[in-house]
Amino acid sequence: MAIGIIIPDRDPQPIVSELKRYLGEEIQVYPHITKVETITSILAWKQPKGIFSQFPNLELVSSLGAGVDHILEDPSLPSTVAVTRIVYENLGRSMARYAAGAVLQFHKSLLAYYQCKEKKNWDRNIPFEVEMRIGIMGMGKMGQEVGKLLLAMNFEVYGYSMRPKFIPGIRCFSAENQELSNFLRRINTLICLLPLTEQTRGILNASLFAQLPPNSFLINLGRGQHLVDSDLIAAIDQGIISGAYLDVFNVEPLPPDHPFWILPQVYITPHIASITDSVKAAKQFALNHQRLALRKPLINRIDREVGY
Ligand code: OXD
Repeated sequence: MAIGIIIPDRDPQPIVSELKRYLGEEIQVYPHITKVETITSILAWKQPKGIFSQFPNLELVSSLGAGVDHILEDPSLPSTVAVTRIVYENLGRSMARYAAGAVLQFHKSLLAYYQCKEKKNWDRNIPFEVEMRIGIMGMGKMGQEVGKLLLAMNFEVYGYSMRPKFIPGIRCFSAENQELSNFLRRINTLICLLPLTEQTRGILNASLFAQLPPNSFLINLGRGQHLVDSDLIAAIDQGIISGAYLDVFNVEPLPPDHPFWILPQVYITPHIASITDSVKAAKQFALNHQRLALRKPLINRIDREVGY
């Protein structure tokens, strides 16, 4: 029951050292994995596509992050393999602080004041407070943390998820009850925290933007593939979206010639809204590896049918 670590874009050492504190099993790190038949659990992030078919005894693949789209999209993943993700309280809280920061920048027009400073312009005509009716798409653990913090800041908060949810203080709508339009017509600020699935790919598109009031805000913290980039640019041109905070992109790093870099209404951060702590990830993965051996239910196991 050996372990495979396949995280080519990160330093695996902190994870390996941490795993050794909990597990006696052999740990093999990509690209130096030699005994493929011994590996039953893999921790993966941005793994080379097709790699899972090399492991005949694979039982568990854990994402190193909260998203599992990179794993589920890999056609080499056998249908019997359990998939888990790493989520813990502070990851959600960190995401919530990012979302709240972006909301406040729009709410208090802070970005406009930064631009004024560049021109030494003392402008007291900028709206000092913009009304925000905030809708969160994706009411899983992350979405709920974001909602909780925004509620505590006394914002009006709505939620939208694939299946109906009941969350104190947040009026929730669902895809299952076909309530997207009903949700969108109440809000002027949209935060996307959806998982990436076939149903949600490209959901931030022209038809959705057309249902928002003029001068709305978009904060995308899910995946770049939720957004149709050209539709956002058109929505900005049409005055539907007056500010967009984007942390995730269709292509990462965002190519230097992408129009988002020069659009003044678009604010960019390089996929840092909430970063998984290697030590916490290693601990959760080790626990699941042990639970697998004992045939106990796995922590943060996702439903492969629905994709989250
Ligand atoms: C994640 C991410 O899924 O960082 O955790 O995008």
